[in-house]
Amino acid sequence: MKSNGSSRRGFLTQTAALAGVAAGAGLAAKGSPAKAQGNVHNEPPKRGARYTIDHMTHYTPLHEYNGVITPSRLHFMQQHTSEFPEIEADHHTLSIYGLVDRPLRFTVADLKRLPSVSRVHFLECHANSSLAIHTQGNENMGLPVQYIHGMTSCSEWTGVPVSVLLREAGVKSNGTWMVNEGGDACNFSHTLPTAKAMEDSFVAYAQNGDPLRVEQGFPIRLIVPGWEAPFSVKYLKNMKVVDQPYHAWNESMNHSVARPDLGGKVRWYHFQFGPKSVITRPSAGLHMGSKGYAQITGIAWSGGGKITKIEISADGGKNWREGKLQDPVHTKAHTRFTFDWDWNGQEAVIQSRATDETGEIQPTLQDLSKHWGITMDEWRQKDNKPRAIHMNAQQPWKVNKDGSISDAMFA
Ligand SMILES: Nc1nc2c(c(=O)[nH]1)N[C@H]1C(S)=C(S)[C@@H](COP(=O)(O)O)O[C@H]1N2
Ligand SMILES: [Mo]
Repeated sequence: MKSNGSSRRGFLTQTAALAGVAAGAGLAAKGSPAKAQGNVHNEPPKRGARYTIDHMTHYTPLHEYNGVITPSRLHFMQQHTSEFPEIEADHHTLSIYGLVDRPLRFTVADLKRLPSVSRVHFLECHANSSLAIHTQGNENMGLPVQYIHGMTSCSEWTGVPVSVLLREAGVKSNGTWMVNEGGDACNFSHTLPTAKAMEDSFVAYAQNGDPLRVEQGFPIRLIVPGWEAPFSVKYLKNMKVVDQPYHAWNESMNHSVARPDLGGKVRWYHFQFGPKSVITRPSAGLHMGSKGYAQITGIAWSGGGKITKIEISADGGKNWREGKLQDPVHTKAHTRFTFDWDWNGQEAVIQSRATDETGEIQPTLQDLSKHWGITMDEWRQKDNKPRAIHMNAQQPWKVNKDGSISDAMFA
């Protein structure tokens, strides 16, 4: 708002820039210059998919929608079974037991009668943004934004605060942790501190006004705002109040960052996401078209609360200017940012850096690596790679002279 309002007026009075825009020379999908970013053919955007031995993933095409709410059909999905459970809402129940005064069981209809909240929050897989790093040094580099960062989405969720349910059940004084379990074939389970459950977690039954989609946990799921998405157990069936954290499969197998044999530190449990942002347009795989005015846009989010500032660099992180945050800014939610850019037709490296209300600033990969005790060469090696998860590094995109755009994380 402050820093680039006046320069924008400058861009828009440049006849050349306007002519470029009028000619439809905006961001085009690679190989099809006629397909400007406005999606002139009105083709529905699609998610990418990837299936491995132990999970299925669908990636949100972050570059193909606007605003902050991910259209429900484009929400990312990660599921640790080979098919989705078919749950009849009429027969599904949620049980609360363990260290409570009154064990309780709720039908979905019971839950819908209770006091509800509707809140806009992001979900993000703890493995998001790691694929490009994991494939660095291998053949399949050059991924577009969707495959690098598309394991995050943002929705308006509606449901019952866990505090309402736990107050009904009466948590005993030693009931400091919970184990939450889903009703899918793997009984996906995750530990949660009772304090976080009481603070702002809720049992959701609606997503963007509609009932939850099956992929998102129909008929009910837990939403744990700002924390890694595995805490947000889908098809929620059991909440057991306990007196210590548990090591469910996903928590113990999947949750270490560095490898001790590489001399790095190991981060085992991590909960809240730090500030993060990514430029979604222009981004890898898209094409600039001709030089001139080209708005930079993207999303910023943090588990620490609201995003308070976005900065953009067009020279690989040397100089920064403030971008605009789109109102309203929700807490622990995707926040849309824009920045007026006049591309001079030369090579440029564009990246964004977010600051959240705790004052934390999004790090570079170099900052994170130093913190974790990993060298850039170790990321680059082909075998014996460190595990990169819980990544919130700045994402540099390289705009080439010919208008093509590529990933510059390791450039
Ligand atoms: N029951 C159940 N809950 C689950 C999972 C699962 O496989 N089963 N996957 C977890 C993981 S690893 C992630 S990243 C998120 C993904 O949520 P989404 O599929 O709604 O995007 O759900 C979490 N909750
Ligand atoms: Mo995940």
